[in-house]
Amino acid sequence: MWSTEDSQMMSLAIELAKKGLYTTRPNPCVGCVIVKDSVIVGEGYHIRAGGPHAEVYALNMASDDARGATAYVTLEPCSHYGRTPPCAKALIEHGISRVVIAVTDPNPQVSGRGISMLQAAGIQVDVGLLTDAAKQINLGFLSKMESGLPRVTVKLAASLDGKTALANGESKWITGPEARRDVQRLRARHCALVTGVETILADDPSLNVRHSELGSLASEIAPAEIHQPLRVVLDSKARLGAKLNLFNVPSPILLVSTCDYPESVKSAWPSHVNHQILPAKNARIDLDALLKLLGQTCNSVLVEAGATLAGAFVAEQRVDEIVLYQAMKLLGDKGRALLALPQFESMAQIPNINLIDERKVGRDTRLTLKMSN
Ligand code: AOF
Ligand code: ZN
Repeated sequence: MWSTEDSQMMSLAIELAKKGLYTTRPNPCVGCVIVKDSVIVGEGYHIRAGGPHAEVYALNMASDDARGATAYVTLEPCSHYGRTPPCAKALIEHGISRVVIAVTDPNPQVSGRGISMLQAAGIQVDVGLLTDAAKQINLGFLSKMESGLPRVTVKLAASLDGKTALANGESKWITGPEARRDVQRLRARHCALVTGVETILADDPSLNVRHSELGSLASEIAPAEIHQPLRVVLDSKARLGAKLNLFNVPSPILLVSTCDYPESVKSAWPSHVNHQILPAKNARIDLDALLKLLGQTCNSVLVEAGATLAGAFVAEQRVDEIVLYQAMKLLGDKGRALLALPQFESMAQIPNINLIDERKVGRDTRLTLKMSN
């Protein structure tokens, strides 16, 4: 069904879509290539929410050459008047004769209507080219649209013997600078970072994304344009004070607790700090309630926390993926454990994990693991 040219053009559209990885959220990354008589006449990708969609950039570039051409789009063209007019309408008006789509759009405002509009206008629509590759770049968007919940990734860094720190807590630096830069890119692809009060009290981190460490994908993007993830701190007993490094970076922060903070602490918070009280479950914040709350605005969540909180996400089967940076070091059996998990009584109870990618990052190894919950 697909020609070599089809596959090449959709691959290019996916590469274009990736250019939006650090800027489009909460919108999906979308790329579009317009081809006439085997010549590329238009290219575009979605840069940021509120701005033009991928197809519009490509159609503007193609101009009159769009007539009778084929458009390769990584996501079903939209059919709704959102912040911009429908792309399906624009494709029809420009006289496109064939549209090839990698993934249908689960957004209830679109979901098949883009395809119907194109077909009703007599355009040939072919769906399903390089679907898996196109889904990979929008896993968070697809999760949120399909379930209302964000995709959850847990980031871990450990030694060969699975320890995250020495017994005294020293952990700087188990992994090397390349792995730490890779974490910056991981952060920059997520809508929110979730951590626990213990991590904040122990390390006082800023949890921001540093443009200078993002590498080539960010080279064409100004530092201020990079999306800073929402920083979420779970502080069930409202123990945090008013002076933290976290507060010195101006991007939004959400403190989540199960009880209120003293007025004297709250009144000293800067204006980019928000607070939400959520129900408790086993004396901790109910993770279901947390994910429902975050699902209102976030496609994807990166958990960067200690063994207790990261372990709770895994134990409660709320994790889609683990990214584990493994250093070729031995910290000894008194070192701190990777994840606090309940004691398993049989192999049938242990989590089901599949290795989906393994690669060297500097002197460390990065494992990407899919959890089957
Ligand atoms: C497309 N091409 O490049 C993108 C699409 O925020 P709005 O109003 O621009 O609408 C965003 C929705 O449009 C988003 O949730 C998704 O369903 C679709 N995104 N569609 O045809 C694009 N970015
Ligand atoms: Zn659109």
